[in-house]
Amino acid sequence: MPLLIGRIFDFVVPFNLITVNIDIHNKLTFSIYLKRHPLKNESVDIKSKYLSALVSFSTEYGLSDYSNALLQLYRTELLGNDFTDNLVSSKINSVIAYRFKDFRLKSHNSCFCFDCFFILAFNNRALGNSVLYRLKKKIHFWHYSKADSLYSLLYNRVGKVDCLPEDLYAFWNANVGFQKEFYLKNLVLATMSAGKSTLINALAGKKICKSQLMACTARIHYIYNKPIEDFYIAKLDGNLSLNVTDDKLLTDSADGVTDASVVSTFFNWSQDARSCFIDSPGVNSSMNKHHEGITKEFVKKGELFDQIICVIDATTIGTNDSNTFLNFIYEKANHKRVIFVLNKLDLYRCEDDSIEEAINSLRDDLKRCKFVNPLICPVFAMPALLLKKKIFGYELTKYEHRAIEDYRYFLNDPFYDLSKYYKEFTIEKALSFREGEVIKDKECVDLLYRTGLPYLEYLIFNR
Ligand SMILES: Nc1nc2c(ncn2[C@@H]2O[C@H](COP(=O)(O)OP(=O)(O)OP(=O)(O)O)[C@@H](O)[C@H]2O)c(=O)[nH]1
Ligand SMILES: [Mg+2]
Repeated sequence: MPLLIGRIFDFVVPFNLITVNIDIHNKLTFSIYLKRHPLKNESVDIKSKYLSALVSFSTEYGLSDYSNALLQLYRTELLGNDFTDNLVSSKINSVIAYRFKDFRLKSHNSCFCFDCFFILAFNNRALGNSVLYRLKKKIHFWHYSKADSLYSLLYNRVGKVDCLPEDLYAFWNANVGFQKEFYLKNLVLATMSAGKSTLINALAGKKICKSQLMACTARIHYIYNKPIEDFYIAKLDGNLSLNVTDDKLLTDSADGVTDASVVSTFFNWSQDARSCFIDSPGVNSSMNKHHEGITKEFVKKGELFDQIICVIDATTIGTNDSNTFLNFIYEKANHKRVIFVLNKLDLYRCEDDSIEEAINSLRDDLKRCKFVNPLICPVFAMPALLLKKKIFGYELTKYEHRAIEDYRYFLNDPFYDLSKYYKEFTIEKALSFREGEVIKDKECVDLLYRTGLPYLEYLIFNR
C-alpha cells in the first residue's frame, strides 16, 4: 500500500483506504459542542461560506451516516431559518476555489480544522492524519503550523490549548475520556406498566421514553448517556437524527423498519459514569403476547446485558403475574446482579398500608424464588422525575406543577420518606459526586433524596 509523505509527520494514510470502524452506538454518545460554536455570532454570509467549506471538504470523504447527520446539525444550528440549499451551494464555487481563496476563514482557521477532525475523524488518529494532510491542500500555508499544533493537541495531547477555544477542547477531551470508559448495560425489566420507562426518565431527569398507563413500550430501546450536556437528544430508529423532535423521540418508526431503537442524551444529575439502559416491553403472561415475546427473546441472549434492574409495581406484589415474573428473572439472570426496584409506593396510604411490610413481603417472594440476599430499593420514580425536571429548569405542565405541590406535602411525611431505608447513604454522600457545584433548589434536592432515586443511582453507577 503506498504511503503519502506528509510535511511534518512521518506518514499519512490516504483517506480513501481507511474505513472508520466505530460502532454507531458509540458515536451517538458523543457530546456535540454546537450550541456554543464560535461561528454562531458571525454574519449569515460568513456562516454560509464556512458551511460550504465544511460540506465541500467533508463530502470528499464519502460521508458516513453519522457524519452526514452531523453536517445537517451544523446547518440547522448555524443558519437555522436562514438556511437554504441555494444559499450554501451559491457559496461553494467561491469557497472551494484554490485554497479557499475568497474565504480565508478569517480568524476561524483552528475552528474549521477542529470541525473537520470532529466530523470525519473523531477518536481515529490515522484518519485524523489523513484529514490533516488534505486540509493542508486547502488552507493557506501560513496556517500549516496551527493545523499541525491542533492535530498534536487533539490526537497526541501534546501542546497548548491556545490554538482552540477552551470549550471545544473540553468537549473533545470529555468525549475521548468517555469512549475509553467501560460501561455496564443495564436491562430494565418488569411486568407491564410497572414504571420501567418512567424510571429511566427519572434517571435521565427528562422525558426520553414514552410512558403511559396502557402497554406502550413495544420494542427494545437502548438509552445511552453522554459525557456533557449538549442539549441534543439523538435517536436512531430506521433514520438517524442527532437532534430529534419530541414527537419523534416518543414515537417508534413503523414496525418492520427496525427491531430496536437507540437514544442518547446527557443524564441530569445521575452519576457521570458511562452507561446504557435497555428499556423493554412488559413481560406479562396475561397481556400482550407479542411484547412479551420481544423481551423474552432478548433476555435469552444474556451476553447483551450485564445487570438487571427489575421494576416491581408495589400494588401487585404477591400476584400470580408478579411471581411468574420473578421466577423468570431468576432463571435468566444467570448470576448477573439484579437490583429490585419497588416502585409506585406513593400509591400506598399511610392509614391502610405499610411500606415495611411491602418490602418484607417482596423479600419473602424473592427468597421463595431462590434469590439469596436480594437487593431491594424502594423508589418513587414519577415524583423523582418531576423533581429533577424542576431542579434542572425544564418547563412543567400545569399538572406537573400541581403534582410537585402534592409531593412536597407527602415527601415531608415520615411515612413516605424512603431515605430511611438507606441509613448509611446520607444526603451529603448522595451529593458528594457534585462537589463544588452550586445547588440552586435545595428544597427540591432534599425531596429528591427522599424518593430513594439517588441511592439507586449510586448502586447502578458505582460497581
Ligand atoms: N403513582 C405512580 N405512578 C407511576 C410511577 N411510575 C410510573 N407510574 C405510572 O405508571 C404508568 C406506566 O408507566 P410506564 O413507565 O409507562 O411503565 P412501563 O413499565 O414502561 O410500561 P410498558 O412499557 O407499557 O410495559 C404510567 O401512567 C406512569 O405515569 C410512580 O412512581 N408512581
Ligand atoms: Mg415502557
